Amino acid sequence: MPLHQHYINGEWLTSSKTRDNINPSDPSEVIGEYCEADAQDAALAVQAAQVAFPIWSRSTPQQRFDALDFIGTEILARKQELGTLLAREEGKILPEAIGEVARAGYIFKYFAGEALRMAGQLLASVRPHIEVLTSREAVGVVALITPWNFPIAIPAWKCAPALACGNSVVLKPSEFTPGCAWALAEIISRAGLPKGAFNLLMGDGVAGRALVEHSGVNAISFTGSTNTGRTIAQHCAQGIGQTHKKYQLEMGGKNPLIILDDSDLNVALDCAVNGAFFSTGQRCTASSRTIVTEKIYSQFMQAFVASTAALKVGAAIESSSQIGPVVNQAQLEKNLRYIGIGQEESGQLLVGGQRIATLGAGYFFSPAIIENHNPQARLNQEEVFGPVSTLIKVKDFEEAISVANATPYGLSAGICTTSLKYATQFRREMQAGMVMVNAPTAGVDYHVPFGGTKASSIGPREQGSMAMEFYTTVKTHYIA
Ligand code: UN1
Repeated sequence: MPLHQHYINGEWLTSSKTRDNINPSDPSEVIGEYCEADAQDAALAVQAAQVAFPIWSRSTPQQRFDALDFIGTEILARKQELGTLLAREEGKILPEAIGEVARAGYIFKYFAGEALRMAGQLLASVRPHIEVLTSREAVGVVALITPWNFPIAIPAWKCAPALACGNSVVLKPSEFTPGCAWALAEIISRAGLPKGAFNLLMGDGVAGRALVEHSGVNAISFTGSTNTGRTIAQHCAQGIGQTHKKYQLEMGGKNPLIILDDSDLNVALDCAVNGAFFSTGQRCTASSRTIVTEKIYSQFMQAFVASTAALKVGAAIESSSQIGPVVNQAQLEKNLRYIGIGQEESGQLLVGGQRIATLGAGYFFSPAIIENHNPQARLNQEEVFGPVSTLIKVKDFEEAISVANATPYGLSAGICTTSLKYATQFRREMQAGMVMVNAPTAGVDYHVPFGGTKASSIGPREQGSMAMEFYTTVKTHYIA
């Protein structure tokens, strides 16, 4: 089996350490062997990016358009093949995996267009005979640290705007899903970029830390856990005045879905099941708290439990599967630990919450609902990052909003209602970066801003035209 190498300075480079990429549906299946970087490899990648920066940042919008459009076109053409790889390495069921690959392709196409639309402003000065212009310039070397749960879409939504704005990139994907990032790098290697403008550095926290601590990195965009995000922010803040870095962090969520008495029950059920359990609940946008008003509580609970129990868990590439395995043994153990915590704090386990050993050695876990009406319970406060939703009964809309807002997080929030008044009030009062009416909290468009408030996100939004905010700095020009 060929060894998958880092892509640094336009070359494929090996490192002494490697890791097997394992299929979570069948851990005996090794998808491939991938290099793991140390601090020296990271330094090589940063150096290559530094050398490439003056060249790539002066490229024309046409060159950037052509490169990104090429990448997007090839990803779309290979979505079946890359989707299968994604399903095998991450465990997402095949239709979701193919959908994610398509999303990555469209993201590159979208930012190809954005490269042509980079614009500034012309303003009148408050002083006579002076013109004021603003322009946007690339930030420099950007390190992009991405998680395992969207192994191609998140690398795409960081790499595409970074390159569109003229930055040079070091991409460090999760050590659990290097396959999609490696395939993406292989496509990028043929897109006509100058060598060093894009680098792939595979590995775990050792490689990530080396990038965060490297003085040659000008900006870090990170999606992952709140703890790692906090460490990155602290490091960037410590560098102020010396090796200051710009940072953008997408972290956890504890996203609420509110279901009101007046909702269409079929819509509500679809939103709850999709939001909590699709992609095995491994989305920072998953609805992990389902908050239901008391009049329809028992009716909804019964339907929600029945639909959840009926979900077919199985191997990611099996066409009958609706829910794939969780990503690895550690995540499986974390889910089981949280089920235990939920029960210890007097939550009622209504369905699921077990390892499904009958499906073999894969990390299969039955989607779980835990009833606990105390908004301060740990299961209602802490992110599990698995197919686990809590169910909370509330009196009315007002209580629903106050419970929904009662966590440190603020990524996404949903409501199911047929009332325009409540839907509007919900959109105004929710402390969240994304609010959904009669739609699941997860599963977002690729061309509009993505991000949260409170402990979920720091820094400018990702995706859509607003993504340019992070990947550029503004220069103000005075011309007399
Ligand atoms: C989605 O809900 O479609 O890590 C995207 C995550 C998010 C992406 C969610 N950054 O789950």
